[in-house]
Amino acid sequence: MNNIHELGKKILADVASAGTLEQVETIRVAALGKAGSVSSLLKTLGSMSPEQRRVEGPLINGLREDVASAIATRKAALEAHALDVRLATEQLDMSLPTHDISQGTVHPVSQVMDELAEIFADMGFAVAEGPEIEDDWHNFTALNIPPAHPSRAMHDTFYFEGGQVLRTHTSPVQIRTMTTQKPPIRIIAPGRVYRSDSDATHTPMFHQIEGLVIDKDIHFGHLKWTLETFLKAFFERDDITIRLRPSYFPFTEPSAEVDIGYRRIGGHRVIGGKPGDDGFGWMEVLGSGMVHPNVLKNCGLDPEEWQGFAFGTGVDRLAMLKYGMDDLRAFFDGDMRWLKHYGFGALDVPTLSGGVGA
Ligand code: 2NM
Repeated sequence: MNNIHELGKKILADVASAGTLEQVETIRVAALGKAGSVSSLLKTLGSMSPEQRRVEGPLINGLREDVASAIATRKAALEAHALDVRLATEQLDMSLPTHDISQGTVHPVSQVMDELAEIFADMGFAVAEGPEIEDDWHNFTALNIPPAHPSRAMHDTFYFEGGQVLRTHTSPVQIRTMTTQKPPIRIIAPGRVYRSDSDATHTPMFHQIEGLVIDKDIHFGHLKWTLETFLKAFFERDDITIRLRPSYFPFTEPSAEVDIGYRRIGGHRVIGGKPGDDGFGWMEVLGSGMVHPNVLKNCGLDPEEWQGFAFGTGVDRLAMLKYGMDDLRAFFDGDMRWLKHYGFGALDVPTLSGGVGA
């Protein structure tokens, strides 16, 4: 018993005077380790008589608990002190230059989508969206596209089992809008569309923007003014000329293809100019027309009361024209060098400073 008491006093004194975590650990191994002094005492319990064990057992176990708790307390105190010392002496130099942070860019398609939304917002158009997986009614039938129309063919349209399709244009968004909202309607529908087509000038997924105006007494003049105003704002010049060419779409009547004038300067086409200018030519940029009475009826609108016009174009192609990119497929390759070259700063303001003038 005296032995135990003396051993305890000695170990606790050592712990109290330990000045480092290493010293505490050395004391712990010497006392509580496999061959430690306290561990050895514990082992002697097994060979004691029951009477002796009743007396010595609590003393030896008490010693083990006292030693373990003193070591834990000392260890915590030394750790707290070490942290205090570090906090008091450690310094961070906030003036050091940072690591390079790699900056992403805005994809030209996103940039042009933003520009289009801004231009049409200024003309009072809201942005409408809809699902990319559509049913036959919204993608074809409501648009007055007959059952045997070539655009429905398997080789043009991606079909799901069960008859749903990947939308082949954003027109179903216009159908959904006319069906659920009361006129007057002024919307643009930008987004991804899908056609089973892949070569140098066609990708199976591309981007479209379509516009729709429904109101009373809307006529072809409104259509022409809207498209001319839009193209001037988009290409950021006043000297553009447009030409409306009679065409055919199932969902509009009459229909017109819209050409924009360009001049061939050096090797490439520059938007602007008029017939008679050096190197002048026309290129098609939009499809358009007055919404077909059947389409209005399919959406629950009375064609005698409401009229409207619609138009559509490819966003990827508009981006190529405006920013001088010549390979459509590069848009979807995800090549960082291409994105660095053609991408836009995240803080650029659409059209005002991010456009061709910048
Ligand atoms: C185009 C060309 C002409 C169009 C028509 C409609 C709707 F739903 F109102 F009938 N949406 N989009 C349309 C008309 C689209 O894209 C070349």
